[in-house]
Amino acid sequence: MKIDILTLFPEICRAPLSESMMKRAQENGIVDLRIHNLRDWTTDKHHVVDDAPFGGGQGMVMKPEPIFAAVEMLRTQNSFVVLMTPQGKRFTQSLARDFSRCEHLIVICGHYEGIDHRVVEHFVNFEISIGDYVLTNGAIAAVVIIDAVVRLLPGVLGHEQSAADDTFSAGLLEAPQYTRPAEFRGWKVPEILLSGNHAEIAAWRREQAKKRTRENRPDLLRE
Ligand code: JF5
Repeated sequence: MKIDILTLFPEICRAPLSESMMKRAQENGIVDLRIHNLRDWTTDKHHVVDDAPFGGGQGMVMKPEPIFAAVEMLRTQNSFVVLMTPQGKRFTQSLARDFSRCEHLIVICGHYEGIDHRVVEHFVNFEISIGDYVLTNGAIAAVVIIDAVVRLLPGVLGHEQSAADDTFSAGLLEAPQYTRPAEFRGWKVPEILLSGNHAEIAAWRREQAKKRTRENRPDLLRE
């Protein structure tokens, strides 16, 4: 898979996408990731990337020209263009699966009060939000979705991946986990986990998963 990121802040993406799983995926040739500075596609002397909004209002809007020039240079027949924005559709594990089947992702990172809407109208295939809060910078959100997509590519993780994801898609949160020591500051690990009774452990975990989901994510049970 090829991924091109278009941002005014390439350094925000660089470190998190150069570590651990992402690093291995790139070294193994599973993903070809390129981080581009949108400013490289400006043609004016001062490399201007934003301007005041038509109709008035606070802040600045990203100009369309550098984004059009960049996407037109990078895209091919098989490119899927996404825009990181709080106005997008909410990102989920199921969308991560869909995107992991793309040959080429172009990720545009929004900034300021947003980006000239002609970009959305004329070549963004999908607007993505990672959640209901506002960041200063779409590059932070782009790192999140790229991590979620790349770990699903064949060969990136071993078998440890699938079970956890299935549980998530099945709509229940994971049960709590414990490790040694069996007693820590007087707090004991639930007895059942030390019993070796796999059927009872599985039943306990299902109950805990339901309880946790009811408490933390009742919305998952209603769907
Ligand atoms: C951004 C205009 C983009 O805040 C975000 C975001 C939140 N969820 N997903 C993305 O991106 C930064 C801010 C303003 C466009």
